[in-house]
Amino acid sequence: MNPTDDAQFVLPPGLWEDFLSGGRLACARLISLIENEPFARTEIRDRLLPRPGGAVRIGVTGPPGVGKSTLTAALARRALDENHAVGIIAVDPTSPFTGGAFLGDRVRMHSLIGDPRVFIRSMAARDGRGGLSSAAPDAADILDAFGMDRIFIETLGVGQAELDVMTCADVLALVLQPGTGDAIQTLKAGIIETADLIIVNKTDMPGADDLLESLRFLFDSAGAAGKRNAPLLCSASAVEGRGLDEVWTALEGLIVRDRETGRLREKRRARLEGEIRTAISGSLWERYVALAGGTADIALLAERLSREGGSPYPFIRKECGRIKLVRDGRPELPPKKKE
Ligand SMILES: Nc1nc2c(ncn2[C@@H]2O[C@H](COP(=O)(O)OP(=O)(O)OP(=O)(O)O)[C@@H](O)[C@H]2O)c(=O)[nH]1
Ligand SMILES: [Mg+2]
Repeated sequence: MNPTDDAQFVLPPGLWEDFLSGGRLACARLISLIENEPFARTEIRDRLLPRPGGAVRIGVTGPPGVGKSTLTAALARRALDENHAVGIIAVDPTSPFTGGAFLGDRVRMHSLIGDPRVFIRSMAARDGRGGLSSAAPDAADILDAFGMDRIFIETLGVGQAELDVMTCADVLALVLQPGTGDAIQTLKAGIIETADLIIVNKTDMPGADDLLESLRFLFDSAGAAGKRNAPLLCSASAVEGRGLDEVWTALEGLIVRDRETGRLREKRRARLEGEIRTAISGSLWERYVALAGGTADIALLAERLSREGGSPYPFIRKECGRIKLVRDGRPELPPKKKE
């Protein structure tokens, strides 16, 4: 099922009106629909997108256990103090935000959970790669339309997740902690190219200064090698509440800078372009499969090529050549010629 298919999804009566009048249950329900009903997505996004979204999406990524949730909670509290309405999307089934496996500061988190200016949503990382649930960017749009203007998106910083959160976030913060040995490893994975801000958390633990020094050295070398501007570097202890002002100021500074330079708009434009491309290629692929009668030929070809070697491109060219668009915009596949 492709979201661009013509099948209509009808929202339950009254749900949209409840959402528009600030109903939290309606908001939660819309997010669940986006997660669980493939056809709900286009219907909800059609309704959402005419509303100008003013929210800034702050991606918070990093290795397991570095304090992403604790830091996010602390920054959310800080955002509330500055009169922002805050959305939090935690993409991780074991996140403390679920209230189940509660690892963070209970008191702080509970006070956040009860606050009507905060909307917290946990989502399972369904792609199985530890990346971002594909519903997370849509959930951010829903929270944006719901009136949240700072939306934190927490995800594990492994592999695909960084790329996912990068395309979904306006500002990306990478959290590291001293003493685990994987901090510099993480940077090697290319995040230095993508993070706007690196936060060394747990400065109350030994090794923080060494890590900060290694990072400065790394950024200086990258700068000398003519790579992209180095990310900003901050340090904090989320549990002790130290360094949070510095982190908050850095984040807000990045938002102002990116608004002024047009970078924020460019990121959003790129995000939309990616979405349009993905939707069109998904839709064409599904129609191709339907018209070609399944993917059996592709599976057979792959099987043969993996055994005997060879290029798949003659087949690809032939199949692409068979697809033509007819007047109503639907692709048509002429019958296969006898070989
Ligand atoms: N010493 C110290 N511990 C911290 C700090 N921040 C978080 N922690 C602790 O680190 C542990 C993990 O914190 P989380 O906030 O759950 O970390 P996370 O990165 O969200 O973890 P995952 O989502 O499971 O990857 C908890 O026991 C926190 O209390 C800090 O600044 N200093
Ligand atoms: Mg977490």
